[in-house]
Amino acid sequence: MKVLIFDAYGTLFNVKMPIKALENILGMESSSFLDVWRQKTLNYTWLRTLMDAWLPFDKVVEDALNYTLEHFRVEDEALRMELLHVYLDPVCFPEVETFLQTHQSLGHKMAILSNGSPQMLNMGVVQNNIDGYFSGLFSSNEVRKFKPSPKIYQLVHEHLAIGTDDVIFFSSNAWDVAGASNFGWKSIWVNRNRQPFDHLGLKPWRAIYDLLEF
Ligand code: 2OP
Repeated sequence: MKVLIFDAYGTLFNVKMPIKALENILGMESSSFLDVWRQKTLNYTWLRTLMDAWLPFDKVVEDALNYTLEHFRVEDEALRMELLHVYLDPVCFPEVETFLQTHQSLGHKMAILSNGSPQMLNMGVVQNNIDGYFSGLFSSNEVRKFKPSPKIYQLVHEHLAIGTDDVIFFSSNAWDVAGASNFGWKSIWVNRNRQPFDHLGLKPWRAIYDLLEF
């Protein structure tokens, strides 16, 4: 049996969509703003896991956004709310639905494993009409640890009666691919941004540029 497990943000959902109101304020710097926000979000998840001070991911995303707004000296409540909606009602990458349709018709079981809270994940799949494809939306809320703690990858095996060899994990985040490989999964790096892979002594099973290449 093959079970396809997906990371959510950056892999299924695009969290680097251009935001007109941000471009109006920051111009060319708006792309760096989105990079700093994402990087801070991830840093906070790693720090909170190390400190054993977990908080729901939506709160971590908001804390990182508040830092980023301060860093770029932007004060605009309407824009802050609009930015939060990048994660609260995210937009899928264009190839996602076709990919999910194909693999559903091949009889593959599919699920999401994410730092996102259950409400965020549920909103994301419902808004994008892809909720019918998944056998589970597994969230860090259940283990109160963020990726790449092995505890979060283990969650899949607590919900689905499958072995580590049955899993193929897809993530656009190199560190998440390394975490899943470290856990013992076959991991596919969806290298959407054509980046070098992280030097953590772990390699992806395969690397592709978008899901349809699989
Ligand atoms: C996730 O969805 C953070 O993108 C990462 O778990």
